[in-house]
Amino acid sequence: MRFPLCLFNFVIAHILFSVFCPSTAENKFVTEVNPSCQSLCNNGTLLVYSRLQRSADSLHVFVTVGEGLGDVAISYAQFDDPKQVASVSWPDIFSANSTDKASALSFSNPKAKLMSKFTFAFTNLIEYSDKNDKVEIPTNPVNTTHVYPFSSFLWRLEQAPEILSNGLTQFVLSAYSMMETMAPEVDPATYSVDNAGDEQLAEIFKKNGSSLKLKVQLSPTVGRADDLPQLQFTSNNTQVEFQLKDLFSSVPDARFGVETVLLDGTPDADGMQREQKIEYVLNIDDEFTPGVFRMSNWLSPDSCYAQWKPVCYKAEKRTISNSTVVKHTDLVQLSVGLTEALNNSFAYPLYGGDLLQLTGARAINVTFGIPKDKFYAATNYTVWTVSVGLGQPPADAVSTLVIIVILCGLGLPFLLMSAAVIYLCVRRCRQPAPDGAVSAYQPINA
Ligand SMILES: *[C@@H]1O[C@H](CO)[C@@H](O)[C@H](O)[C@H]1NC(C)=O
Ligand SMILES: *[C@@H]1O[C@H](CO)[C@@H](O)[C@H](O)[C@H]1NC(C)=O
Ligand SMILES: *[C@@H]1O[C@H](CO)[C@@H](O)[C@H](O)[C@H]1NC(C)=O
Ligand SMILES: *[C@@H]1O[C@H](CO)[C@@H](O)[C@H](O)[C@H]1NC(C)=O
Ligand SMILES: *[C@@H]1O[C@H](CO)[C@@H](O)[C@H](O)[C@H]1NC(C)=O
Ligand SMILES: *[C@@H]1O[C@H](CO)[C@@H](O)[C@H](O)[C@H]1NC(C)=O
Ligand SMILES: *[C@@H]1O[C@H](CO)[C@@H](O)[C@H](O)[C@H]1NC(C)=O
Ligand SMILES: *[C@@H]1O[C@H](CO)[C@@H](O)[C@H](O)[C@H]1NC(C)=O
Ligand SMILES: CC(=O)N[C@H]1CO[C@H](CO)[C@@H](O)[C@@H]1O
Repeated sequence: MRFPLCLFNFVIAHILFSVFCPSTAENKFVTEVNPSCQSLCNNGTLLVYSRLQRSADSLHVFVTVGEGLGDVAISYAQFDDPKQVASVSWPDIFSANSTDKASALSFSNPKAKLMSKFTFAFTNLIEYSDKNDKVEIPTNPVNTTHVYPFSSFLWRLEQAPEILSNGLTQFVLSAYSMMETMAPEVDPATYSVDNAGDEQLAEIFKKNGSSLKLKVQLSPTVGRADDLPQLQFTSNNTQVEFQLKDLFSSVPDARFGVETVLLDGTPDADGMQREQKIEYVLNIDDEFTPGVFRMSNWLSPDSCYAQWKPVCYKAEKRTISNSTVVKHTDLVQLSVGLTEALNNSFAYPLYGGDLLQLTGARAINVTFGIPKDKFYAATNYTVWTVSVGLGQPPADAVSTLVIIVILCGLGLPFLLMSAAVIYLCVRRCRQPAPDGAVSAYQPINA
């Protein structure tokens, strides 16, 4: 009766497995939008709070933007208490009193140990005229460079958080076009900065169908995104696809750039701020991102990171031929303007109102494209994926397939050569010494 016994074993194993290795299905991010905000939050305020309960800790991820929350920020807090839950005091978020605002975020168990926290922010969208076709953002301020704080746009949740079949939690934030809020009598053809009143910053949304979107994805398990550049997920990171579609510019040689900031709140063992750096990791294997052999890791060592491949896509169909280069400027310290902007963001309550302690914080500008690619208007589309997370960034391993290919490439010729050498040796040894020639080795018993 082998079969029933086997079945019995299977059932026992299954029970044991489900007792000792609880199904990952329960281990998903729990996500809420503007938790208990009700009437205070109008359409312009977005706080998406995702919480992951793990066996020994809990992760709290806040994606925030809009009125009271400032620029787009992705903030992490990790506690040693799996049951920890955050709560937001909305009157304090909207308060003009900075003391109140600083205390707007609290947690259910105040005694739990905060293991780490950080904020990654998208602070400014930069539109610039690239007259010399060098891609870089001109350093000396020129009147053809426009800097749009992300907080100046109107935001909505284009796609509410949902858990996809592969366990990913996904939602989409979208900065919306003035068209939707403009009075119907305004003719889009004559729409201009001058008649847009206070909302003039939205001129880039003048074209019908224009959008600036951030698709946010979190995964409770280790995995890989389906879409190029197929960055790796761990439960400790969040992926953001930053998409610029059909944005308007008054100049034909316009490009767009984005300014980002990494705030790390976890001092190292000496209580010092960590020194941030950007490292490049080369890999001979481009299996997941065809044509791209480099990874850029912006590190606050051991504490947190932002990771991306230096590639973005110029069309919705992401192929090698539609890809282009992503470049960034050197890390710089935060300007007064940036500190002020972050004071108005969710980082302020996350750090209890003390951003000045974050002397290690750095910012970069990111640009898209290469010279002679006919600027942003060549396709009027750019999508760039960046992943931010706690601890060490995931590293791409060289896949088994590539190892086999390399082994065949190097090993086969080596084997053939060795075989040839052995064959020649064997043949020579077996050959009788030619007549008259005295062998160097005389038989001992000759
Ligand atoms: C801000 O609020 C705190 C208490 O929440 C109060 O002590 C302080 O006086 C207020 N500051 C201002 C400028 O109103
Ligand atoms: C920018 O400045 C230059 C010279 O300072 C001027 O000629 C040009 O008209 C200005 N452009 C705009 C769009 O204001
Ligand atoms: C914008 O485009 C959509 C279809 O793409 C169309 O239905 C709508 O009328 C257009 N709106 C304006 C203001 O042109
Ligand atoms: C995520 O972070 C936790 C706690 O810091 C760590 O134990 C775990 O190994 C990390 N997971 C990955 C995939 O990096
Ligand atoms: C995107 O790539 C596809 C296939 O490689 C190509 O047919 C298409 O024209 C490309 N689109 C753009 C806008 O370059
Ligand atoms: C940011 O907030 C801190 C604390 O409230 C304050 O000391 C600092 O001056 C602010 N910085 C700017 C640039 O507004
Ligand atoms: C990014 O570029 C803008 C426009 O030139 C500039 O104002 C800003 O300081 C730059 N930011 C960084 C981090 O270099
Ligand atoms: C992109 O938009 C500009 C106007 O803003 C237009 O002139 C250009 O033809 C567009 N490019 C494509 C590929 O549609
Ligand atoms: C979340 C939220 O408040 N959404 C509202 C935004 O505004 C539209 C129209 O004014 C409402 O229909 C939504 O419910």
